[in-house]
Amino acid sequence: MTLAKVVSTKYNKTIEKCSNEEIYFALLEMTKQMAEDKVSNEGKKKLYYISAEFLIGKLLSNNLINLGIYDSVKSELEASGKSLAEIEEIEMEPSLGNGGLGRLAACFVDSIATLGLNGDGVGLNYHFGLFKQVFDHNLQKETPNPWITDNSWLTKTDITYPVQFGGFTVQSRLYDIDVVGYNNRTTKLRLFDIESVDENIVGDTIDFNKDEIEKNLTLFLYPDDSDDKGRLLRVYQQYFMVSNAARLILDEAVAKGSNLHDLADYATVQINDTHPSMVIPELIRLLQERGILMDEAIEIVSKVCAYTNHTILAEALEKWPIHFLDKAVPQLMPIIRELDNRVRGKVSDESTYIIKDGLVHMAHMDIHYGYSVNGVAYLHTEILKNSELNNFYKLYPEKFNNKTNGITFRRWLMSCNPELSAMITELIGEGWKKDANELEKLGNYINDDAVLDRLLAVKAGKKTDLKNYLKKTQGMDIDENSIFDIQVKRLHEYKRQQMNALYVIHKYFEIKEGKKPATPITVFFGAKAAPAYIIAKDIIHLILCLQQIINNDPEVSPYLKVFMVENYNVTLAEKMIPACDISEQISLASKEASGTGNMKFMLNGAVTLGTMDGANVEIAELVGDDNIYTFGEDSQTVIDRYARGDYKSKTYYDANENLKRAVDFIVSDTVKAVGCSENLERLYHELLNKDWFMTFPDFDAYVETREKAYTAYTDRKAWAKKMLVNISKAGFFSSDRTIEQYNKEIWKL
Ligand code: 26Q
Repeated sequence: MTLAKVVSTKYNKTIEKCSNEEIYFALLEMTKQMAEDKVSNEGKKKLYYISAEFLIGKLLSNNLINLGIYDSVKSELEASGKSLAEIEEIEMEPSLGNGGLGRLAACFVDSIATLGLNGDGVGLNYHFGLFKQVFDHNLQKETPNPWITDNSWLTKTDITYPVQFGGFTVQSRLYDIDVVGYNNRTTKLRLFDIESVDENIVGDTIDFNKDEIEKNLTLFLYPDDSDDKGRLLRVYQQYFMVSNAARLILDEAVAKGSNLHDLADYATVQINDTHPSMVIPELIRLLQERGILMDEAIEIVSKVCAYTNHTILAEALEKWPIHFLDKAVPQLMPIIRELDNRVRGKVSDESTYIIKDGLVHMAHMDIHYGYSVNGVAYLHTEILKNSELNNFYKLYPEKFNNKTNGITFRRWLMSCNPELSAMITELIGEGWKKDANELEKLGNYINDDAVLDRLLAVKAGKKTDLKNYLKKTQGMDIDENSIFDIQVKRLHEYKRQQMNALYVIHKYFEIKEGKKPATPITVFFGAKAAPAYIIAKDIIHLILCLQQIINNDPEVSPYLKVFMVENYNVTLAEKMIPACDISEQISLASKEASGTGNMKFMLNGAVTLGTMDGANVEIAELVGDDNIYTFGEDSQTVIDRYARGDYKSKTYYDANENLKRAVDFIVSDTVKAVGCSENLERLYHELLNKDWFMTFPDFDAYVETREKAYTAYTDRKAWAKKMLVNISKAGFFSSDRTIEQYNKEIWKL
């Protein structure tokens, strides 16, 4: 099938005569058809990867690559004077996730399809993705983020189920998105929706009536915080998701010949964080409905469900008030009570009970009644075993295992950086596209000057691309010859964007004093803050104020500029990551479960500046000390300090001139002239009196290490070697490797 043919049948004209929009819809139709024609993965046992989020991003380019027609379509378009890049701009991004967890799920379905495993992703078809971020007077505002157009990647199916809530029932409808594996087969993303959703209750803001569940059930993806009403609505969403998933699982198993007693031979469920945890009592309920007794139903489900933990932040571990569940899903509470009673009957450690102080601890239910518990990076799993979930580890050591996260190289190298991909293929052949470990062969070129020069040229090209894109879309004036130092990820205090901002202030003062950097520096931020996360929004406010002050200061701006991109999302990530020189991964050690941005940057030849946290630890191990810049206190020191509870940020502030100067600047007249006193004062006091994520103790080491990296950058040849080592060692972080491990050690498909 050529595009010209599709276009001529669809519009009765040539590609030249078509608008970009017409071409986009023709490509959509063509790739959807090609995906449908592929064989879908099958087998007796099937994986259901249930997740409240699948942050898939735009699909066109990725699907073209995985179908093996990216190059031919691109040339066909070019021959007709059209640009694939411009056509990609037409596609709306499905932002069906908050951040890492949702993006991980998207990488996983890509790898499941590519490896030919029998597994689907199951989730919700939110009509609006995560809110769109707009900046107004240096403050974040949130607006609705629709993505579904008349023609989209969704295919309506005839599968529907009645889902009962306390007091009313809704009728679901399943939509599928075909997930195309790389040169292989397809699998499906199965997104449930209801037909009564009313998009008209959404106006210009993301505030809407949260009471009418029938109208708003799948309207929004919730940001990772909320008021009580938002939290209750999340319970409805979660139950809707898992009740549909559970029925789909049972129906498909029965259709393949299961008698349900042998369900574990037909199905395995991966619970992505605790958001789908109600699948456990729901499966038990449905098995009972189909005539299986409680004892056996529990036994069956315990052989089917496995749980992944993505966080050690206590506030993010879901605990639902009993009265929420009594109201929304009264049919589940008796089962959850029974599960809890059984734990109480056999376990003496009260800290592991499911129901405590009127709260249902979802993770506890997963661990007692799942057959596997995994963390998402080596360090994270160790912390789960030895501290956070130690009481559970003592009960079930055999359930605990690690699966270090990974990313799909199709999207995060081949699609977003075709120039680097082409160079790699020229050097080591095509093999790396199927077996990422082959990237190691790049190590043979470590002393090849021509290769190193070319690597620098590819990077320079991507920096120019980003400069042009941000000029066109966000009006930014960027110096492409500066160092691109990038921190893009959700805004959270533990990720410590505020520490990066303090560095920026410190550098501003140094330049004012005449200490000019050898190479100009551009510091990029990109981050959405949860709408109700006040301090996170204050940090964004500070950064936007710094951007205004510094970029307009003729003394400073030739050497230092700051840009906070608006509405950071997958699409922007795909443009920023290939252009990055220094990747900021500076979370407080022990707090970032893994991180996956760190892997994307490394794969694209950025050098990491980071703490020994999450997967940074494994990156450091792989690339060696010369090819990463690590700093800061280690996780044990941090954990011990929390345990002692004796951290006083003021002590560090009083003892450190540079730090004091930077912190004081937040509430200076200069910043207040462009910002809001209230926000700035609040942030200042938060840091001075609390600094819960301990930026002050790491500040000096951070400054010193960052300077070291900037100095090293000036030796271009030596820097290019670091880049090459990073790329060559990135193979381990392919999500194909991760998924192979899940399959071998957990799912056993
Ligand atoms: C919880 C309750 C109510 C509303 C929302 C939520 C909620 C939503 C999203 C809680 C957490 C999330 C997302 C968590 C997340 O993205 N975690 C990240 O997962 C990545 C993949 O494993 C890791 O790499 C990151 O380290 C981890 O922060």
